[in-house]
Amino acid sequence: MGHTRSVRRPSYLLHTPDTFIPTQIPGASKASVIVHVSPAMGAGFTQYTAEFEPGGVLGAAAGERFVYVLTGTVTVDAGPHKHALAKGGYAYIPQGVEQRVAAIEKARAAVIEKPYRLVPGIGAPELLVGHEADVKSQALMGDEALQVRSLLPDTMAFDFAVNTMSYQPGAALSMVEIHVMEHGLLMLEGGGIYRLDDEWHPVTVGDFIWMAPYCPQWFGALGKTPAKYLIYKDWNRHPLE
Ligand code: UGY
Ligand code: MN
Repeated sequence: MGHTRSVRRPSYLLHTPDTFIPTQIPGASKASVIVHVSPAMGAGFTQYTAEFEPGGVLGAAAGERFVYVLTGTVTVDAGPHKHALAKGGYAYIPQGVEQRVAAIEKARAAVIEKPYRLVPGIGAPELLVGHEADVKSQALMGDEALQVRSLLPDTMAFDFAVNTMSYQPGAALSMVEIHVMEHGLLMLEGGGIYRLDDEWHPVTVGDFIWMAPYCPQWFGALGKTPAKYLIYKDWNRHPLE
């Protein structure tokens, strides 16, 4: 009683499922959200888990929106087509696009929203729908035990990236990273040890981590099955903008 692995620090947040409180946001119906991080914590974006009841729908986005399906099927109605996304399916919906993100049956999705940072002379991205399984994976810094899938194209039109990172048991980042980009991270499979700032935390499937800009970070996978996470980072923009 009175214990949790969740930790709130100025430079990071470890948000574990035992501390999740579902809440409502305007426009959503038969859908609740667990807001993992937002500007209230100091982040430049918001990330939440949407939990849809059958027939549930999200309201309007507060900017550009990225949806990654965790369980069930989520439909994205934006532009000329309606897309049905199963587990691992995802959609990038540009800011200002009229949309309906809904579920016929019970479903859960990771949702990221932020105000889009337009660069003069570079057009904003268009609606993009895909499935993680169709994205070619790449070894990180030549380490075959650590595979990265970049779900969004690496073009200057996009002001953020969302990747999945899969670690074989025992695989680890080759260095402690310190960078200007912030992260929103959701553990999808397995677990391990996350170094955040100068503390080390055991993490497991279902955990969320926010890392502020420059938060020292490192991960090593533990256990007998691979560890995998979904990770957001802002990028491709001038730091003084
Ligand atoms: O892309 C990244 O910055 C990634 N390697 N960071 C991380 O896994 N904590
Ligand atoms: Mn990083």
